[in-house]
Amino acid sequence: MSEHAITRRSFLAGSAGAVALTAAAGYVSFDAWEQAHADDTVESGETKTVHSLCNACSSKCGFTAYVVDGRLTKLIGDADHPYAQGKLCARGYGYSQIAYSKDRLTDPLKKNDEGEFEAVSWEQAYGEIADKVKAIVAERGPQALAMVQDPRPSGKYYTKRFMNALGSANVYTHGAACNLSKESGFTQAIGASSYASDVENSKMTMFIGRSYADAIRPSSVRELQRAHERGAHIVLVDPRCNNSITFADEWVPINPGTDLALVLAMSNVLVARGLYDKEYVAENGAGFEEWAAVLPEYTPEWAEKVTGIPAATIARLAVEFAEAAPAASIEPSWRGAFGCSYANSGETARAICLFNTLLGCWNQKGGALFTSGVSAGDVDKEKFPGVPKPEGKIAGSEEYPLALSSMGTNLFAAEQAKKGDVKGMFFYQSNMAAGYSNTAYLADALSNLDLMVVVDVQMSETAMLADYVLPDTSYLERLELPEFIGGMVPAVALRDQVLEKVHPNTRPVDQIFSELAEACGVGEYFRFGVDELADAQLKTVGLSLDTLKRTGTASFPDKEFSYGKAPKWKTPTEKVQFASDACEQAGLSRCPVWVEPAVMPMGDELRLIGGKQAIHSHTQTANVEDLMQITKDYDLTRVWLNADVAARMGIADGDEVEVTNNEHTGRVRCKVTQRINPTALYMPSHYGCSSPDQHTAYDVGLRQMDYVPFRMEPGYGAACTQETVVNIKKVGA
Ligand SMILES: Nc1nc2c(c(=O)[nH]1)N[C@H]1C(S)=C(S)[C@@H](COP(=O)(O)OP(=O)(O)OC[C@H]3O[C@@H](n4cnc5c(=O)[nH]c(N)nc54)[C@H](O)[C@@H]3O)O[C@H]1N2
Ligand SMILES: Nc1nc2c(c(=O)[nH]1)N[C@H]1C(S)=C(S)[C@@H](COP(=O)(O)OP(=O)(O)OC[C@H]3O[C@@H](n4cnc5c(=O)[nH]c(N)nc54)[C@H](O)[C@@H]3O)O[C@H]1N2
Ligand code: SF4
Ligand SMILES: [Mo]
Repeated sequence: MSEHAITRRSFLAGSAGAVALTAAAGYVSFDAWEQAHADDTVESGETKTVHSLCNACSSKCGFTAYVVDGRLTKLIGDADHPYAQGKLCARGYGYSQIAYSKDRLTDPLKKNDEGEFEAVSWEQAYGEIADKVKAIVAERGPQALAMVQDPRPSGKYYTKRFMNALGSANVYTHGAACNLSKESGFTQAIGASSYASDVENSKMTMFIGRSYADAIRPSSVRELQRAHERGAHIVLVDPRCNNSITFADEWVPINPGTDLALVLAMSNVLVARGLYDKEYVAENGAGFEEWAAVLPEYTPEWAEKVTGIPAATIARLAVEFAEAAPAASIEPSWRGAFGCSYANSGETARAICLFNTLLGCWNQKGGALFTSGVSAGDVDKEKFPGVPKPEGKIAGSEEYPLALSSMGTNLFAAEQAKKGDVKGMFFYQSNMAAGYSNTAYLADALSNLDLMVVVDVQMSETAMLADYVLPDTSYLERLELPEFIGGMVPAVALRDQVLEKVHPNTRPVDQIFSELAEACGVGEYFRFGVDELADAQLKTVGLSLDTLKRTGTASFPDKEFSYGKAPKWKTPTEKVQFASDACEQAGLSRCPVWVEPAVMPMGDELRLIGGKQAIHSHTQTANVEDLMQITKDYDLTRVWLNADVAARMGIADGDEVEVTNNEHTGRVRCKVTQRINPTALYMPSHYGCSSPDQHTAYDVGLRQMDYVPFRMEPGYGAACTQETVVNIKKVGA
């Protein structure tokens, strides 16, 4: 047990993750769980409560933190936070241990000539980094600098401002390894990077590689539970029977990488049988006839051979959709199937939007919604001066023209580093080296930089490669800028400082980038405090920092979404684009057509797929002792292999197996199950840490990215994380 006062029992109490973990044992409602596990720990000592936001994943759920005599003792999800709705997931509770982790970074580090890190002063680190930045800009121009960051309330603001102040447009998110293809494909079709399925009010919702019960957001799990209770027809299309099956009717065990074929064939059925909303399509669509002309070849019989799903099932699902429309949709997904996985991911995203258009379900109750948002207005230009727009465009935008420029293709920046065109890279809250593509390629590419700076809270694999590692405070130790949240009722929430600094020589993100900017000679854009900017932003929406500190979350009921409103299609044609000029110019087909994945399993090969587990986030939580203990208790590092395939290969449940391809070989135990498609091998996404300074996570399990060849999706630039086949054999056989 860690020294942290939150016990395993208390953080699991009321946790959405715990509900998902019990899924195999049958249905457990939140309310029953809560009653059975109510944790009424009595606090003694001086207690203060602070509203803040979780940082264990990008949902940033709101909570109330209880601090007794300066130590964190308890978190309770805030009822009015739209994503928490009174609950955090297990990760949210467990990750709070990061503040007290014995593996925290405590001082700025510099790599010496022997390749070892030594502690240096902040001033030395800033001075030396600034000298290198200035040299790179003088020699190559500001576009030789790049930043990779996972957007966080303050992080996304300060990192962009810092890079733009230096004159560089190269600010990338993690998107190429998450949802770049999906959001860019959606944008081509509907002019919006995402939408929300009204699952709860639907008659039918299909999830294509999206699992609310594994890749958790508490509000989503609750919504799915309610939909199930109301009798909505919930269909999971997944090579793996994921834990959302607790709240679903049907598992469609598709061959991985073939979802596009399923969507094309369901579209074929609707169009061929005249079951689509013709009026809606005529009014809202552009280029429908072009797409209709290519659809006839995508019959259910054709798709059966590609997807492994019987033609009759495909036709039935299409007809059921037509019967349920417009209270029906394909849910937008997030990452699993077509966020960044295949050479056809962006095209799958486009096809899904077109299928939903055939249903006429946009903004209809139970359909697919464009909900509302609020953002901060203009703030005082004297105090918070605008940074001039960089002259260049984000690098990669010519080579991957469909990639949303708000995310960019960070892998392109790595490739440029390998070629020597990008010379300096910064990383904020990003473990690119372990999570975005082939780990050996990335380590080699980044080793070519003149300057690599990583801001983190622990020694990540990316930090290990850096010249300078700067220690951020943990999320519990800093105030951040307000976080605006879109939804049925838009809201804004605040990450406030819960704890005093645990390690005095750490500094919060706003301070680090403001001071770095000062050292680099662009400090004039940073002469304000994060509290001042937060207050100014909040005043533009009728709030203030003080009021939001008191409530944690505030909503904008006057901006509530209302059903039936005709969407504004922000595409070049101002219509849903069944055909896209931009896609054609990018070398793709004008209308979504079948694109085979770049790699297909042959013979005994299996496609390696990943997927979240309810108790871990990416690479960032495996080092949390209590979360890793759950991994060990349930043997969660196992790869999943289909039982028939296992029998053929002489592999039994629990056997140690060797997983091999051209990129990597490693050993792990195997879970033999009928819950996976015979062409796939599932490897949980969170393991295989190779940083010895993460004492709990180090060397536990295998890492999916070790097996993934370095590749970018044509047009879209995403990482193609599942264009990977492996062989498997029993160790000793
Ligand atoms: N192996 C693997 N790779 C993945 C995924 C996966 O599940 N497994 N998921 C994919 C997806 S969906 C996404 S969105 C991306 C996510 O990509 P990343 O955002 O890079 O996510 P993580 O791998 O969790 O790495 C986050 C890093 O931020 C650090 N960190 C945590 N808190 C703080 C903080 O307060 N301040 C600072 N400065 N750093 C902090 C963590 O220690 C960690 O090193 O990864 C993608 N790649
Ligand atoms: N527990 C947990 N929750 C998280 C996160 C986390 O790290 N951990 N991260 C958050 C973030 S940043 C993201 S992006 C989301 C991700 O949310 P999701 O996209 O829902 O998560 P994944 O687990 O990556 O993928 C979902 C499912 O896709 C399936 N899948 C894999 N390949 C294919 C395929 O070819 N076709 C189909 N149809 N299905 C396929 C997997 O088996 C898996 O069950 O989760 C968010 N929530
Ligand atoms: S879903 Fe879980 S890990 Fe993500 S922000 Fe919410 S509580 Fe934290
Ligand atoms: Mo993600």
